[in-house]
Amino acid sequence: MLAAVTALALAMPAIIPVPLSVTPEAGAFTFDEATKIVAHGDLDPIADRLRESLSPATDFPLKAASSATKNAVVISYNPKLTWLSDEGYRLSVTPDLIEIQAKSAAGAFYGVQSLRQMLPSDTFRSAPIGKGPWKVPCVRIEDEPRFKWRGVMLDPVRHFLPKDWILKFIDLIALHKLNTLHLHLTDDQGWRMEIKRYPRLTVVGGWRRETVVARNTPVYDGKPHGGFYTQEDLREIVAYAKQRFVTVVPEIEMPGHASAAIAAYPSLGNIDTRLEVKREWGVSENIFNVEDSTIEFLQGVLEEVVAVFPSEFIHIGGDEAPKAQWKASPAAQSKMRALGLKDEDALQSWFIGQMNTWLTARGRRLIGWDEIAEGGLPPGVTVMAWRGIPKGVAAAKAGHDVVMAPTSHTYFDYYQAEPSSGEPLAIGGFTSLAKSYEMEPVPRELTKAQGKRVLGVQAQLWSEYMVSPSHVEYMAFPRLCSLAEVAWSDPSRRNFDDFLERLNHNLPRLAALSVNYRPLEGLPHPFDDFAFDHGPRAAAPGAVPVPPRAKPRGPSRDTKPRKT
Ligand code: TNX
Repeated sequence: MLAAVTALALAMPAIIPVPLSVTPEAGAFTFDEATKIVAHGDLDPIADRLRESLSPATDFPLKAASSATKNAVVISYNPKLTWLSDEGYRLSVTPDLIEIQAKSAAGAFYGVQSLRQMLPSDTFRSAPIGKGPWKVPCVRIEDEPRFKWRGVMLDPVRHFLPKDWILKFIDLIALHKLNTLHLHLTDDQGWRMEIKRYPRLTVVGGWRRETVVARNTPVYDGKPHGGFYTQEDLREIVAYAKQRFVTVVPEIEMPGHASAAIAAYPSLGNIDTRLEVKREWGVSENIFNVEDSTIEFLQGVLEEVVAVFPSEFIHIGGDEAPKAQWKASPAAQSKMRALGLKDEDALQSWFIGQMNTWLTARGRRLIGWDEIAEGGLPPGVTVMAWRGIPKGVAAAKAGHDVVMAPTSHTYFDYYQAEPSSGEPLAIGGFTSLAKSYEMEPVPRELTKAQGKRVLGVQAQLWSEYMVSPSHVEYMAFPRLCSLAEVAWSDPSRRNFDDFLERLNHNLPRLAALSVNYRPLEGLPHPFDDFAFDHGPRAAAPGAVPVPPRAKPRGPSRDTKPRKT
């Protein structure tokens, strides 16, 4: 009886996303100078990640050992955990030993992330600040993810994001067991991936001469903005992500959101007027033409993309492509007739089909925003549903794999509190933390088989109004913690109040990691003196909220902002 009462009183660990099963036990394991890490099989890199994360703050060497029965973290494969899926793990903490067992290296990595979240938040610091002891409460955890696509999209086009910050962000998402980083690399306002055979894409398309102020006002900031990633930068990002079990999915937009590419290579467009890299936000009429040479050009781009990104999926955009220019273009119209297509939507389907055939032949899978379904879709194509969950439902019913990325719950460029409450300027909308938590990616109307088509969920961080990495962090956190739980945790384990309690332990970890998260309202805040960079919040009453402009950042290569 007493034991039962004690067990009840034991605190549940504050792990986000909440694990499948957690059994707290009495006692604690204490890390010290002599604690070893044992990695069996080929799991040394997982031990390395654990050491890298704990050694700086604890100042303990956490040396490798080939075996240990006491004062060690033992990481091993256990193929007998048959009831867990591939990425599952078992974590057991006793006063003597911490054991992480998994069916795969990914599972072992996730066990390590849970372990990190059971240590005091000061273990997330980069140097020792003399606190301790570093105790982990005893527990038995068995855990596995609900979905295989646990994603987040970054938009380094609208405002450039330096490579080092992307690496920081990868660490943050991996800590929350997210596993897919979708990089939106091209758009009207910039082209951010070096393409060796088409250097003008970044030399010209990598820079805009200035940026419109606030929401497409008549005012421009007069400052060049841009930057791009070399292929080596991107390989580094891919490799760093891989070490943390994050797959980087590149997006090259077509046929719309193409102004930067057309500014660099005018023959890709439909009209004679020279374009510049776009300085405003929104949907542009300027889309790629449907010439064979343009299809070949884009396949040439994809050839370099697949060489850099080993991901199964390649994202080809496909959203918001107005068809006015194709309607007005004699060349596009004659192509449409020659192909026997009934309208411009079908022509877009043909366009996407060309890319699908090309990617499929190379063992890759095409994914695109849900508009790609408008003129009919070739089988095997995956749909990223952004215009609402029903778009994803329709695609799943039509037999396509789907990633749920609806504006309603996953657009973290939307306000997270009432705009009047002093939030920095955002694109609009309102997706509170509670709302993002509420999402159900597999609506009831899907049969079991159709439900399996839902590969997972993804958050979007479109950055028209996120002018710096710290501003992206402010919009991302804590909503990404909530999305991670939607993506990973079993619905039976999800409870918003419980999540908030765990989040209250997670935020000091994020603070130690220098994350500019948005503080929770109405909850005790453990570090009121933390210096938040709230950017535009400081605007004078009544002033038009003008986001501070980031300095044009970019590689210190021999490219210069273009003077137009
Ligand atoms: C629509 S979502 C877009 C983006 C914008 C975003 C802003 C999608 C596939 N296209 O180009 O940045 O809205 O919320």
